[in-house]
Amino acid sequence: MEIAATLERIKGVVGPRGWIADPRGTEPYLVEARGLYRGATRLVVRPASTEEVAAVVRICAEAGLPIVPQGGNTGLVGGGVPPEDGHNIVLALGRMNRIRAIDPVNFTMTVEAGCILAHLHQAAAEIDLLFPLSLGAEGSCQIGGNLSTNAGGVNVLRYGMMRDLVLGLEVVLPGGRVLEGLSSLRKDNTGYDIKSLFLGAEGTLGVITAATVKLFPQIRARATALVALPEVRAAVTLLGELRAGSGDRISSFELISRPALELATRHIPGVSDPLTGAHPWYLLCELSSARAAEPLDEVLEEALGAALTRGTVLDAALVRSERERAALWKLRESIPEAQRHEGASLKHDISLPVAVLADFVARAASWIGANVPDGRLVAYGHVGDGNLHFNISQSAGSDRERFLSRADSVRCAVHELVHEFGGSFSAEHGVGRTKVAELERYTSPVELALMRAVKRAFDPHGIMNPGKVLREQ
Ligand code: FAD
Ligand code: 2HG
Ligand code: ZN
Repeated sequence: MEIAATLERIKGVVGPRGWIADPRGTEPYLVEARGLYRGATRLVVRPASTEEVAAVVRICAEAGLPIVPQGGNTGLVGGGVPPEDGHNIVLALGRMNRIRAIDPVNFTMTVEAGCILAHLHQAAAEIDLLFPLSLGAEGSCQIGGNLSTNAGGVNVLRYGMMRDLVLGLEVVLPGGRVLEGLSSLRKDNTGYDIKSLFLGAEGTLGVITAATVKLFPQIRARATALVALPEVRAAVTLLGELRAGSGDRISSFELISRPALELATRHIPGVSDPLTGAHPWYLLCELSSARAAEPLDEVLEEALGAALTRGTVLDAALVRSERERAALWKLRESIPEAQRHEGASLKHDISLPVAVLADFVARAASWIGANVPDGRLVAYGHVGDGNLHFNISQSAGSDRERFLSRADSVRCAVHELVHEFGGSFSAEHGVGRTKVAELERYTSPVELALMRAVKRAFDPHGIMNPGKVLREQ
């Protein structure tokens, strides 16, 4: 069937509010957070129900029309952006934003894929419970995108990644059938865990339309501090000491390098450094508990005091109010935005065994110093999970295009070193279109063959987000 006729059938399914074709309206769906990719499409489809998604996908399957699912479009590897050739439609889930059920007895919530993450936090808080996935883009990313990228964020140390927080999924498969898997069971050993395949699949195996996620007791006590450190190794030492000393109450353990802190204080209004003097590294560390009576401030103060005496900590500022706490988190969460203000950046979302982090940073930083004269290392990240955003910002006054022209070779060198140290080239952002070659390079032939077999089994005609994660064969 002609493409124009196929698009008309799709429009008929979703009705006038369910599609956008004019270039001004489609624009926000075609560019990604850092402006690295700019795609094209003839139609953005915005279905309002699972039935509509299934009908649209069926039409696309019949016509062989490729689909790019999209949530909040905050992904950092280009997975949700359509290719430049304009041959894919974008299927944006934002109108599917209902909370279908909340079960405080079972500690679960069933939500549609287009729900914004921050809205899930609010919905859980209204019944005095917690949905713990938390990340800087939470005001605009959607749970469908979080599931599809297996998002991480700042609470992984305590609660795990998105994969650890989901019990059931509803998914429209590439042929248009609906996998009705909204289980709320915590125990269910009945064969292969099919839902797990969609978590981190980045829209290449189907369209997630709803999920049942876990809830937790609300946090009632917190202690938060910004801690200055002489070196990365001190963070790893402190992590072990604090886990033991606090009865494992750490929920966030975020490393911030001095250049990253400086970018945030320079570019983001209202962000300031609560410590005096310049230190090479900082930690934003938070202990939390669901028990109001826990003396977490004392625990943190004592542990930091002992570390100060030993010299593993140089200085520390404990927060004394919710306002001070929010200010510290703003400092941390605004670093990616501050990097954008500074110009172009080369981003490496890597993870390593915590024990080798310090050695890796020393080797990689010295390589960057010698080989990227127009760039500055702006490292930060979820050090408690061994996950660093080992980013490089272009230096002031340098040429953007020249700096970016080296992106591939720098990425190769950094990822090669990560591999040597036993780490991963994608800790939490996924593969998308940015890291397809890396997946081929660093995944064993056996695992890659299994991934390709899974892709063929779910999507034999290759209509789901083609070219993302796996190269077309
Ligand atoms: P999108 O960007 O729209 O899509 C991401 C991928 O999922 C694409 O491949 C898309 O095709 C697919 N997809 C989206 N919805 C569906 C669906 N319903 N069904 C099937 N496939 C779908 N990530 C982290 O892990 N940790 C962080 O700390 C973190 N912090 C961030 C901070 C900032 C400021 C920004 C801009 C991004 C950050 N990210 C982080 C990256 C990003 O926010 C996450 O990857 C997020 O999970 C993406 O959600 P989204 O709704 O924006 O998805
Ligand atoms: C964060 O932890 C995000 O702030 C974004 O994962 C990291 O932009 C980045 O490199
Ligand atoms: Zn991150």
